[in-house]
Amino acid sequence: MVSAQSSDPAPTTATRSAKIVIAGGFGVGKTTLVESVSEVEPLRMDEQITEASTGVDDLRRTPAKSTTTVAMDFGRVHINDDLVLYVFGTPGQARWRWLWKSLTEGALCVLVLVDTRSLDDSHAVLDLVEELGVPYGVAVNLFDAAPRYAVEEIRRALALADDVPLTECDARDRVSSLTALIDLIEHLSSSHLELQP
Ligand SMILES: Nc1nc2c(ncn2[C@@H]2O[C@H](COP(=O)(O)OP(=O)(O)O)[C@@H](O)[C@H]2O)c(=O)[nH]1
Ligand SMILES: [Mg+2]
Repeated sequence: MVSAQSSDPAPTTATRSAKIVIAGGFGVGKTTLVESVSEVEPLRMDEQITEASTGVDDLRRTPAKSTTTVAMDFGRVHINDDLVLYVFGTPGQARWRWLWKSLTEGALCVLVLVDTRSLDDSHAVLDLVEELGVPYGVAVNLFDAAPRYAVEEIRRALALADDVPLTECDARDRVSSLTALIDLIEHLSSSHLELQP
């Protein structure tokens, strides 16, 4: 059964809001990033991974992963008094990709998370995001056990155009994750955002 944990978020006084979608393959850290940035208890729609996923979901890189997102993650974060971000995490498995179209509707941008151990999976995700036509950037989630490459090597491996923002982050770390989001928004909007503590 889907277990949605949420609290009634405090009302926002921000005058501007933006919807941001976190996309990526299975196990790249989408749910982790939404949880680390959200200032309200994030809504999670995760299910326990069961034997039914054997041979379907690839758990080799994330053996500690015991749940998987079946609809979306949702969190909220104020960048400053004026701007609030509503952050949606997509489910990773290919069988849920049809949902991405509605999840990205009205989104300011998509942050595609990648793991250097699964760059091949990222191609399919990037194709889909391109197809959806939403502005996007890419962040490499730096897993401890994953091989490190220079950012420009990753740009080449993913065949990213020069104008696609590409950065690195640690999805478990709030400041690192927020910095990735803010850098992307700044890049796309050419505005300068000051994150308030
Ligand atoms: N070492 C490390 N583990 C991470 C990181 N981000 C996520 N994880 C772990 O990797 C697993 C998959 O993360 P999850 O957020 O569920 O991936 P999702 O499928 O993209 O939502 C979980 O066990 C996380 O705790 C990271 O930056 N470093
Ligand atoms: Mg997830």
